[in-house]
Amino acid sequence: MDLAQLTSDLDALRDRALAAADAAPDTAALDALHLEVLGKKGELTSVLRGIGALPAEDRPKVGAAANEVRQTIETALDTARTRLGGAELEARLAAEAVDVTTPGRPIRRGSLHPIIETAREIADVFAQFGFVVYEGPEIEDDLTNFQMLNIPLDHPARDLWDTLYVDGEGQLLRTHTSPGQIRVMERERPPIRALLPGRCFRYEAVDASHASEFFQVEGLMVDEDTSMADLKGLLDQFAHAMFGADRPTRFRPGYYPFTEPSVAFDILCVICDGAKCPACSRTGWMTILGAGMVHPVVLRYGGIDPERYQGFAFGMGVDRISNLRHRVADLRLYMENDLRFLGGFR
Ligand code: 2NL
Repeated sequence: MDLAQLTSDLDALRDRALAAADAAPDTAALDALHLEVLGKKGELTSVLRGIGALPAEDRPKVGAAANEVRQTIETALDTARTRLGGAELEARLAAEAVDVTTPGRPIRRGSLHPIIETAREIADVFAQFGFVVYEGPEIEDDLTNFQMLNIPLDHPARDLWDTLYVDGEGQLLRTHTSPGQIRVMERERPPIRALLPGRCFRYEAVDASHASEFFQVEGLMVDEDTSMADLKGLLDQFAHAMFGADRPTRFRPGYYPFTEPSVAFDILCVICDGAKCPACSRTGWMTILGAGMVHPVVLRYGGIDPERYQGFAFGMGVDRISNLRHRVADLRLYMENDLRFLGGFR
């Protein structure tokens, strides 16, 4: 092996590579050629293996010549790639038509959750009677959530609220928004017309009609000469605004520790109109909320003199109102946030 031989091998390699680049049918062939000639185990590397046999003074000359050959081949490959790539693109554009009439992907517009929407509808009705929306904390203390509502520590009525407790002495997740009403009484002087919407929590075995989280709206009115008649008139107006002016209503006796007397408020079943279907447990009626005259003890806890003022309060599960308005059977659907369900309310 001598300098002349190596130089002529390099020249031959270059000429062959340039011819192959010119003749390549497509860019894939160029990729293969690149690997074959210039790759780590390619022909150029093979030729240069001979360099070791040369006298030391000739080696740099071969090195320089080899670099030049590499450069030349790379340039030829690039030129061929530009030519072939352009042709391939032209061919694709000709073959693959774009249908400009295909409808675009629609951007889905957001909307309020049906529970929030219903809570706002409820608030809109009571706003017409002067009720103002307040909010209270979701983490409450035992005192405000229970004791000030006339539910002492060892009272059997505690069984009505299966409570979720939070780390911290006497801290819990509110079981109703009533503690928010207590806070309103403490802060405001009568006349009071307050509406308390909010998320509440109970320790429940979850099924179609029980969730561990639910949304409640409570109302409270305190003034001089506020009576049961005012409560009945207001709730009738509410039911008619929500379920139609001709929807029959009725009041039944009820029990809550924080109201006396207490009532349950029913509307004629929206499914069967009183024909006693399974949806109303064959009673013909559906309870939509509980209410009553605020217990004097609770007024006093709230800093209000029960000799001078009376009050009524009511509370409803928003989920329930929403179900009746939209005829939804399973409460759990609201929590799953499946857009196929939520989208049905638009
Ligand atoms: C229901 C029944 C009710 C109240 C809530 C209340 C609040 C205060 C004082 C007295 Cl501060 N009462 N709230 C009264 C009666 C019934 O809720 O079944 N809710 C889902």
